[in-house]
Amino acid sequence: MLDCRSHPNFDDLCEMKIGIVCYPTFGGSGVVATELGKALAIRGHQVHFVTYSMPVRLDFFSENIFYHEVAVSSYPLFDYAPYESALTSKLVDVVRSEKLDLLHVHYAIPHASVAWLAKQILASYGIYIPIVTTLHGTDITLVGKDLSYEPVVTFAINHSDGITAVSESLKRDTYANFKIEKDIRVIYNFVDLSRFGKKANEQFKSMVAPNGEKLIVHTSNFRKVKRVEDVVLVFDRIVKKMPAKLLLIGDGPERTAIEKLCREVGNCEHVRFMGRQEAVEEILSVCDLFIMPSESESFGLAALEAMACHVPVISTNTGGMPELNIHGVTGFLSNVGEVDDMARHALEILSDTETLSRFKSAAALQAQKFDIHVVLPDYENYYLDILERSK
Ligand code: GMT
Repeated sequence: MLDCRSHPNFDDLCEMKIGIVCYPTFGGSGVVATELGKALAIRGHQVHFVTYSMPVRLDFFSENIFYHEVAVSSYPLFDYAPYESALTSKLVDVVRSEKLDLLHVHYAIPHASVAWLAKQILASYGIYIPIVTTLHGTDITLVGKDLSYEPVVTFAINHSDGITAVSESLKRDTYANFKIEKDIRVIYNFVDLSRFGKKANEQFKSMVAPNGEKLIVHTSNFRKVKRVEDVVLVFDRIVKKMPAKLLLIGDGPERTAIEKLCREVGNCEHVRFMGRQEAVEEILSVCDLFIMPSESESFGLAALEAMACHVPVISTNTGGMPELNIHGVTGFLSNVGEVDDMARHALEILSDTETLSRFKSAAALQAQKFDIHVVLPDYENYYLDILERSK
């Protein structure tokens, strides 16, 4: 095990071998896990991703990054292939062969309980591996508290060596919904400002807003919790007052219902469904306003990415949103479902050039607090605390 703290040149010479488990999709938890792994690799740590497919944000090669794919064999008996068993076995194998120092699992279900089982199996080989679990949101506020998962989630969180939450609000929700006997450390989500700075695609802008229309944007996984229908309704109130276009980035189960709603309210000609986009920063950077009307949102990473691109945010005041979006400064907060209030605030921001540019600058300034270089040392120090405690 490493003893980085006692090293006189800790900053330069402390190198850990970290296993990262996450969902490899466009979801916020997978994005955070992947960006964290990339940043740790740049800092000199060895990072091993253990996932069922290549993480979408792993668009970067480094001698310090390794990818281990979890293959789930199927068998005619299985209606549901036992993914948890395959992931546990892969973790046992990777920790043993790569001699990892620590496992960091993102999203409690099922990663925290899988990691706990892998840890028990490794102990039978005389190998000790500490586990850090990062709680992201719906693993606590929506899915995790469902009775079909709650006992496992409670047990797995309580048996993690370290627990982090992405906002104060999520930390409170975790204590409120589960019987947790351990400390939870808040480490905020982050953004890589070198990527999400101003990287505007002006050609794209002139194509989607040829007459200088205001560009309103929303990105999400189009799940019910995101209330994308409210985005369409807020936009409808905006476009009735000023020339504007709406860009909907992402995809998911609600997409068809949203297309239907656009047809019903009659604003389809101003709405563009962009699907999943990898260079989202190029689109965000030409936009004027981001709308996030979620029912619940533990942090709102998509809003932070917009703010990093100088885009103010109209959001609900749910979960961790008030910790990110400052009412009247970086955007506005409204109660869930209050589309008239959201539209009123949106029109206020867009009312004149001077107001819009003030909100844009404030959004960009706020995003700086969540730069990866600010947040990364919090994770490194937390890992070291856990390693030290586990000695
Ligand atoms: O349901 C989602 O929004 C996706 C989910 C995920 O884990 O992939 O996002 C959650 O984690 C993000 C990263 O920490 C947070 O920024 C999101 O706010 C959170 N989503 C919710 O709480 C609904």
